[in-house]
Amino acid sequence: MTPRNCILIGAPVDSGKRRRGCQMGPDAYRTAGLSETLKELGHNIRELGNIQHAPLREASCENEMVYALSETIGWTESLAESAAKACGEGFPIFLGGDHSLSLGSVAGAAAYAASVDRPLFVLWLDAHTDYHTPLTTGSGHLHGTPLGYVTGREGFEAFPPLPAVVPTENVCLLGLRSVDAAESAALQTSEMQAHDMRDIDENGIARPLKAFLDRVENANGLLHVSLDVDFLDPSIAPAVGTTVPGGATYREAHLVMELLHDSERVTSLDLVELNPFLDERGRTANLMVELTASLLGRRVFDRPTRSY
Ligand code: Z70
Ligand code: MN
Ligand code: MN
Ligand code: MN
Repeated sequence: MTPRNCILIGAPVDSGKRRRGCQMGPDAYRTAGLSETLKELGHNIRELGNIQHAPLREASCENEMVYALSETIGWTESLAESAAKACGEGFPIFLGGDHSLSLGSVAGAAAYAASVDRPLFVLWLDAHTDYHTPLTTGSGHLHGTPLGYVTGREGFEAFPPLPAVVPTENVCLLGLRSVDAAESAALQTSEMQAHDMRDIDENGIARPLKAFLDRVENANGLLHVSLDVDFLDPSIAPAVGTTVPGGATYREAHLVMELLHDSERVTSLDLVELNPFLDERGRTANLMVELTASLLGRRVFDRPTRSY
């Protein structure tokens, strides 16, 4: 296995929704031994500690419901900068933090991809589509908006201008089971490949993923993976603010990670929405670390590579 230069970036973002606790995420991953686990697999690890949001400035939005706008804008600025830089130096892993961190991490990955003239693809592993804009969100929670931002939807005027838009046809969502009406309507007119749990139950999780990975391969693309804890079933991953029943099983989740590893295409990763305050003896943090290990090459035994 080719060793990767992993860059661990703590991003204690907690502004994307009202319930607090994701700010403890980076320390929970450290406590669960993320760095040691990846080292044992043979990777090089650089720890950047926790980053901070950029200095806050006044910002406003016509939707009065929007929560913590200035703070999320500050995070978007600092994360986009860190992501663009780290993508040029190795394999960034963002230790979240809630999912609003991905406004910045994906924007930065897109900026880097544009700078090397390659297309960026995004795999969104989540119960939710996170395709709102500040104008369509009913909850006002900006963790529900990162895919809206990075695909260039309107309504993000208060945010840093996007350095490069991610085309909707380059986005694949897996694990959906909670989609708001406004998101569903917007999804219909986009080219995103959205796979809900019914689709996964009928067809399996490997089929849509392999089809997407083939497209990334054919385009010689970079691939950003955004793993929301609520992609997983709450029975195996309770440490999340909004538990949605019917999520990915332990086996499905590991299979996704193993296929991603075998593709050799993943160039950046977000671990988001872990709320350690809600965990049971660290089991969710431990599972997220195990899944990251699978994505970075841990396997049961070495099998001959086989094509399907
Ligand atoms: C809903 C909203 C959300 C979690 C994403 C949910 C958003 N669509 N919640 N991830 N945990 O509030 O906009
Ligand atoms: Mn999410
Ligand atoms: Mn979610
Ligand atoms: Mn929410």
